[in-house]
Amino acid sequence: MIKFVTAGESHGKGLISVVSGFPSNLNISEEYINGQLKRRQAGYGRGLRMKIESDKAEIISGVRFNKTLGSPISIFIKNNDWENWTDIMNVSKNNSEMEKISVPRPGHADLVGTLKYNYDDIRNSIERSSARETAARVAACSVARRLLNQFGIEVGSYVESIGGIFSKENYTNRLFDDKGIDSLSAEKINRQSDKSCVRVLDSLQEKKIINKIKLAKKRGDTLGGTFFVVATGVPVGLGSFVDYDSRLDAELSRSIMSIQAVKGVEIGLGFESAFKFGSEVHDEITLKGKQFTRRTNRAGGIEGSISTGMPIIIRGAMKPISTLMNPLDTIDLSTMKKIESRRERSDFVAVPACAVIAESMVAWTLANFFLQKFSGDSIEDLKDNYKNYKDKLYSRTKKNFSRK
Ligand code: EPS
Repeated sequence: MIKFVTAGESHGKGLISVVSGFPSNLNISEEYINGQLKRRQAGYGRGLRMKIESDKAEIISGVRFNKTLGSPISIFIKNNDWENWTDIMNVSKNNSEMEKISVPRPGHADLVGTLKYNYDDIRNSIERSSARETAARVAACSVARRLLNQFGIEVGSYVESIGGIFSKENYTNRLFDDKGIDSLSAEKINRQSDKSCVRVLDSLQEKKIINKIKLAKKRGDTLGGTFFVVATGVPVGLGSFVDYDSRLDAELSRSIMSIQAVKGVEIGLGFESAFKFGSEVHDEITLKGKQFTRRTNRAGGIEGSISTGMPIIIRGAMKPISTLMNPLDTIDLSTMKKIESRRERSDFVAVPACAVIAESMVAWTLANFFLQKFSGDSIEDLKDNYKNYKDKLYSRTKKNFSRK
């Protein structure tokens, strides 16, 4: 089992990720992790914080000469903004003149966090619930991504919509039908979406989205949107129907839903499959050489909670950012009276970042199931186990069913 834990508040000294359970001799570098962190920081509509930070990973343990040792890997990301918060976020000295926040923002964890943890200052809830934590997740999950790449498994993403603006091109259909399956590989998707400031595949849609984001900014409002994550090269057999928590689709859904502001997750056709005939949903099984494949991929690469070997397709929905510059009403906890919510420096749109973070969480979950199936203390052992499985899959099935 691989595990990661993150620590750190949005405006504290920095973020820490501790990753364990990975085999030795996996090639990983700070530069590789920084490349993923850079992708997370991008996106039109991000707030001023992204001008302050240029997130860099400092590997503290578990790696020597850019190769994992098999021991826990710890990573530190410094918060450049810390120098402006040394008073407010001081570990020990409490400057009593400091204003305590008593006005919770609708849509964030402010009120519920304060009630749950019996805080006397909403700042205590804001700091850890902030999406700043996702920088530490991306760093941790970069190790998982690197492992998957050794086996030809790639994870990509693109933004499907922001503020209800969709592309006229129906990429979604191509994802699921027999024409799209090969043309939209994870690598091809990222080559295109990484070039867009809002991570869409369609330049006309990008222009419309930018205008809508400008409108939202002008109105002191924010926007959410939807995104797709696609994983290709995934072998058949990851996950299992034997237990509720061994189900690949359930664990992938959980990993995406765990990202701040995500309110919906679908696998494959998702909700749309609930409105169609079975003959319009289930993917006919075919053979390509010695490879079992499907004519379509509406299941999104998972059947019976097990990977089919087709691309894994997950759709996520992110609600609009909670901090509005044209605030909604709330209750001031110091007077228990109605008041306009507070403004706090924030993003206007973070859907592109959410899509990149979702890639990381999918990579993590796939690596977890991959290592459960093809265990190995070193990357070399892992490669041997994987090759043995792949080489025998067709022949042993054929043998099992051959009528003697
Ligand atoms: C973020 C850094 C922080 C978070 C932001 C994401 O920016 P700031 O210092 O301006 O608050 O607040 O997340 C949110 C907008 C939120 O609502 O949690 C980052 O590094 O991605």
